[in-house]
Amino acid sequence: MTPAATRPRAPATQTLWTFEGSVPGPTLRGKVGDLFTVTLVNDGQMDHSIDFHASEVAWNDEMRSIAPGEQLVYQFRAEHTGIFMYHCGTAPALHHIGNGMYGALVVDPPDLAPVEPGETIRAWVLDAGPSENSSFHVVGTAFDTVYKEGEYQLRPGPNQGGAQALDLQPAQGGFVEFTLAENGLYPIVTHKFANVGQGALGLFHAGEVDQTGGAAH
Ligand SMILES: [Cu+2]
Repeated sequence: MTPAATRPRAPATQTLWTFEGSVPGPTLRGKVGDLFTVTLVNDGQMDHSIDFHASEVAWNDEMRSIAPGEQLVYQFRAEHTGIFMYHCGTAPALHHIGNGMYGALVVDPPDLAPVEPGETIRAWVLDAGPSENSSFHVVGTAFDTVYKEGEYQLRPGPNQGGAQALDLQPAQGGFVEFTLAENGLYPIVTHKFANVGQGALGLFHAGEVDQTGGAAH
């Protein structure tokens, strides 16, 4: 191995546009048949809007852009199970989503068994884009259940295999289920490792973890 000099990146700051001050915005949750009523208040300095993928409404009505100081009420009934993106759809949407105006709404399937702590873990995953796809992977385990875009792709059974990644294009979502075999750290990544290199990395902690040692992947 030969070290080589590179030019460091200049530090940068970015003013984010948010739903309720966080990026991503709040995660909303419900079940099929629930009525969601969301009041969008534009406290910003330019037009914004909101588009719930879980809703079936006219684009020119609920999803219309509102000016600073205006507000609108967006009401819809959740008709389908899944994890659905919501985002600002004001043009250029790339800028509004890229600056932070996106989030997830989870509609749980009616037949899901409750998850016991320490046993099966269910992770809902949404690719909020705006332009990147994702290969969701948890280092150190395999998925025995994969649910994507409205249907099961894999369920546990005597003749079933395992899955290693949930592939999602922008605005697609689903969930995976898995177990963690022993105490330790299990990185959460998209297996597009260019994204990991840019900081897209999380960790599941299972049980007591000795963090004095190093690990690599
Ligand atoms: Cu916006």
